Amino acid sequence: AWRKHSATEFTSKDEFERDFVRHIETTLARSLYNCDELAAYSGTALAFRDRLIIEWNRTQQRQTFTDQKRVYYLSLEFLMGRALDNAMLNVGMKDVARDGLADLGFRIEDAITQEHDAALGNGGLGRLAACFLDSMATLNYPAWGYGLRYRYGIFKQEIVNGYQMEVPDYWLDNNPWEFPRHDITVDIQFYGHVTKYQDENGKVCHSWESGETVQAVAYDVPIPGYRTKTTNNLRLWSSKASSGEFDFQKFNAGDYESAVADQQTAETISAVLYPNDNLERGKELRLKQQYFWCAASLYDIVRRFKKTNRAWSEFPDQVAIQLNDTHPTLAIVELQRILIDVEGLEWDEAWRIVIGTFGYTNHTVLPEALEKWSVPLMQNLLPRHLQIIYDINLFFLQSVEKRFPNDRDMLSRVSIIEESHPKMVRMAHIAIIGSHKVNGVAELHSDLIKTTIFKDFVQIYGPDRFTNVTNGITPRRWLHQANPALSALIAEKLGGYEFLTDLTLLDKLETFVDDKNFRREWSDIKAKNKLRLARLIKDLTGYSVNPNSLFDVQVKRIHEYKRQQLNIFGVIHRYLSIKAMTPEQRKKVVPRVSIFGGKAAPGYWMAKSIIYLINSVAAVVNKDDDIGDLLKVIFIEDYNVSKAEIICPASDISEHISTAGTEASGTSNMKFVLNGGLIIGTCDGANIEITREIGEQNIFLFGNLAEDVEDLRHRHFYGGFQLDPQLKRVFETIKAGTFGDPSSFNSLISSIEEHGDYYLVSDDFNSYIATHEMVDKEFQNQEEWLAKSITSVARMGFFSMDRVTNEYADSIWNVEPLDIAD
Ligand code: 26Q
Repeated sequence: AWRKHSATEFTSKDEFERDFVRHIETTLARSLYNCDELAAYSGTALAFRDRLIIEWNRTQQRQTFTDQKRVYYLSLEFLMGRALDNAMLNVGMKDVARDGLADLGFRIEDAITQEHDAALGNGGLGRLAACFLDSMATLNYPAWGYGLRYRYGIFKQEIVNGYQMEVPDYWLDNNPWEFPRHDITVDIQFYGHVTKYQDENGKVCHSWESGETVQAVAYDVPIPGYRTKTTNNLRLWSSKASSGEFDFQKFNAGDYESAVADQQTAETISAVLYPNDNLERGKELRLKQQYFWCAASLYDIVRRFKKTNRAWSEFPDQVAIQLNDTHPTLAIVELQRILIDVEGLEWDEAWRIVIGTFGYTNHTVLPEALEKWSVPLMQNLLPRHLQIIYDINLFFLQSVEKRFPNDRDMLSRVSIIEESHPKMVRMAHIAIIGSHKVNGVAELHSDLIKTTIFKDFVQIYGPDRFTNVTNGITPRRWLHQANPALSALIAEKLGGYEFLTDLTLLDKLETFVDDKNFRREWSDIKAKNKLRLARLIKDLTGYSVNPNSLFDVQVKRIHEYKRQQLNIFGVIHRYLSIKAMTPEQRKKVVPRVSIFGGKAAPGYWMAKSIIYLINSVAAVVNKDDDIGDLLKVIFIEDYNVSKAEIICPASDISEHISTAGTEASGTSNMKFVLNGGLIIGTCDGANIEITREIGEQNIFLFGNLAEDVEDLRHRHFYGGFQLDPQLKRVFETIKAGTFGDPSSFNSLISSIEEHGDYYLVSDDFNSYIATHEMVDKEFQNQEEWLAKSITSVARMGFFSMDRVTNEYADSIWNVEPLDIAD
């Protein structure tokens, strides 16, 4: 009923089939008789794309016409995954497409899985940006995403002899979801020098004579909301030599090689996504990417604002720009530059506009992840911006000096410039000083930034500039799309799918917890999802796993702070325990499959050796006839969004076991619980709020608390260090060569035994093992387990991305959704 006469609707499967065939025969120039699954995907995608384009154009017209404040979400990462299934579900015509495809001899699932993931992100931060887009469109916010159109997204991971290998992810061929806008281009300047001059009124002005120009070309991606006409825009910039194909003067002068080289230099900017997650490893190219994207986006935003002929002072009433971490911080400096150098505003007026416009989201407290750029590098690449940064800093430090006279330490701590060799620009400081709101992504995390890394800024600005918005996930992709059977069961009980746009409605499920039939259906769905994952595991690894085992999953980027090493050491402990059992004892063991997945940054050796250890343990355990089904170890290669959609619905228990105080939020914890999995976790990030919502009897928490971490690290350092005896036994087994050449694992073990165990693996080992024993025990009581599973899902409403989007809109952006009349 929601879109009776909407342009997106296929009135019948015949109409879908007609469009499908037309695209096969004309757009793709193929015959229906020689149409494979890839063509079936393309035909379906093009048929749906036609419909999206119409609503997309109308949405843009509507937003221009109503002329309300818009949100711009700036993120270097958008981890979108596949688009077709999402588009069909949002438009509400998946069943029509399924029937139509069946008529033509195709299974819709086969078509859907042909699509290459859009993997323009590393992990949580990039996926959060994608969930934002889905939610902003669904709630009818006038919102744009701005990002980079990487030619290569996050690398594909292959496991070769147990080691991670990186393979380039070329994903752009035949991508029907992007529209090149060759008419929307911006020339972006780099290098060069700044000259001062006086204008006719004697005012001192700056002009930046740049040394290199690169062209930014817009590529637009439609973002359909769920069951709404709103189809928002994600604009991705691609880099290109500014003189077109290449420099014809050089070419005509016979300098062909250098003409081509210039072109390649320009195209390099948007060539590849940096594969570091929570680690700052910036090279000049990364800074170039950041400025290229910020400058192009701001030019676009300012151009759109200027069309409305408003006074500059109204800019913050029309524009909200959200910075996804510090990666887009140069946008602050660029807007100030445009306002003072190009538009001729006075500094103070310009700076008020800047602060009114920007909000900054922090995603980490890890010191190694805080972005810094060397002053000489910045001086060379962006000379005018560095001057402006110094001026921002000067005015800021003067104001701090007034409020905290004679506190030199305070000044040096909060200065944008770190007085090191070379000097460094602290990007988070610019982001805080240039924004009206700074937010963390879970309560603990937001408290931690206020009391540790940004403590001084709370003193300076007061507590109001800092706030918390706990992360969420879109239930459209992470429940309805990933787990259609569970979504349908819930809809049947609740009398419709309204919960997908108001997730708090899930609470009505609690009334069915004791319903025998309902429990049976709930558990059958989990069993089917486990079977689906077992098939994927068989395909990818060749290992057969027993789907009746307890599926224990840890999938996320590999990082020492996330502690996959704790997990695999726990698996080794379990292996040794089973080996030591009598046949009688073994009968009581709960069979378990330990499933891992995740990528390591290519230069992160410790993370890579964790992957190697997991695979080495798998190779021994999985072929040990003594063990059989009691324990299997699986590493799923190339973990990505589309694999997550299969993995999340299939877990019995998932692991979110970071050292307390290190994981800002985590979002996969929410995905697993929303799909009826229980979790084992530390008191970290959003785990704490998940516990508050679902009840502590429904989660397995263990380990030291964030408040005790500093003390423990201090004790490791001074009071000596006592290795947990059970962990010691695990280390001895590794050192004995049980899992191959032990020298491969030296650094992993010595970081704990000898180098202070920074992530407290040993301190938490005992309670980790004990908690897993509780998991086994409780899993044997399936009825209780099911009650926990259902109750938890019923209480997950808080973690909808829609709640998150509305909180940002109210407390940071001050924007209203658009009224969509029929
Ligand atoms: C920085 C400089 C140079 C190169 C790369 C980077 C870089 C890239 C990606 C730094 C950090 C990231 C990604 C961080 C990230 O994913 N953080 C996660 O964000 C999630 C969403 O808020 C949280 O749930 C996670 O807790 C947090 O780790």
